[in-house]
Amino acid sequence: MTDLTAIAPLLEEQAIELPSWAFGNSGTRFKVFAQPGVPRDPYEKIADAAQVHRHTGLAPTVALHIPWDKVDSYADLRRHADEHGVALGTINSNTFQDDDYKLGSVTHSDDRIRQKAIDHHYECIDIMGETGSRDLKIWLADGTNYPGQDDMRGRQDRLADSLQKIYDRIGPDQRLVLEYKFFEPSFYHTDVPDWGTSYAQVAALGDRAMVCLDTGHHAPGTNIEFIVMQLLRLGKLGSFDFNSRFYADDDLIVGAADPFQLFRILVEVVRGGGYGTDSDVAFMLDQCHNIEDKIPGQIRSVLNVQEMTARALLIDRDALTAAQRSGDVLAANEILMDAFYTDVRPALAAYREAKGLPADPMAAYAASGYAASIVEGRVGGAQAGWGA
Ligand code: PSV
Ligand code: MN
Repeated sequence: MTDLTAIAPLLEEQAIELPSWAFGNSGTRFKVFAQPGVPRDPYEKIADAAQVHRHTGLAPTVALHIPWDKVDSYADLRRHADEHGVALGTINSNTFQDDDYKLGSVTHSDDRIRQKAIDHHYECIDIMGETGSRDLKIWLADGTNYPGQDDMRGRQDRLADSLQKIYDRIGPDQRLVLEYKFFEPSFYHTDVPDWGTSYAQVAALGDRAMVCLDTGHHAPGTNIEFIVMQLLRLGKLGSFDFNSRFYADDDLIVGAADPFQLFRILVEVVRGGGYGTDSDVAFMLDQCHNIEDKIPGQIRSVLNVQEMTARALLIDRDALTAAQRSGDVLAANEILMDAFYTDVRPALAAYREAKGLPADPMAAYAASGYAASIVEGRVGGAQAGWGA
């Protein structure tokens, strides 16, 4: 069995935030398959998220999406989370589901609509004060479908102005994190399509504005770990939205489509000082479980991140540096691959058990009876879903 003694203290530092929306029904534009027992409100989403933390010890916080997770009292929701052993995390704004935003939100040429989008972010910042959240995460659906549809330069200027107004509102201990996405729902151009645009925009704002890297938001073949390296080098990697893609923004379980890519990303995270309690980089999942059960889907995801983190931490850094410096291409590659091919699962099971956690969180959840209890208990009411 692999010896994890040297990296165990670092494994202790792992924390992965769960998205509240992963627990609601989701699907494609073709069909949403409803699942029995799915939460009907943010309280039930948090109860489900707490199950993931209970069985893994890896997921102490839950991100909210506004307005999907609007409640009468955020203080009460915070208390509820606390009672369930978790805390509220990142607040995600949503400017993509209101008719007014058809042609854009914070980039809109109509001042009324642009102000409405800014005001929505002010509301999110107020909520952050009540939930105790550090990060405001902004993803924009803004863009155009046709060449000539709008003036791209003007939109970029309005984006900068809107972000400045939002940034000026966040507290001294809070951050604005700007997520990029290369396409969808706009298909000709997206106003924040890539890390460079996000970086240019947040760099103009100040120290507390950072880039969010969603692993699903790149063209096929993109070397994402290079982007991770560069953003860490520039001190601007704020957070990850982890998921997997085969073709588009598939939002599949992280590490499912390409475990090696997840490993390579985590190698650069560790190399660049983006891992652990000394780092401010937030690890978050952004996933939708369309056909698989949601709670085990999230458990599988955080375990995948933990396994790849362990492998990345196991790399013999001194040997790697020596091989790189001496120009030994094959030796350097072999050192990396040795770590990747190390099966850390038995050792992680023992590590968990030593901490009083289940050796096999998937099995422990399945045996817990929680799934049956929510199917039985959550009868009536409207199930939460992507957009509801
Ligand atoms: C957009 O595709 C995105 O990745 C953003 O993070 C949104 O907030 C999230 O998905 C909604 O599911
Ligand atoms: Mn995302």
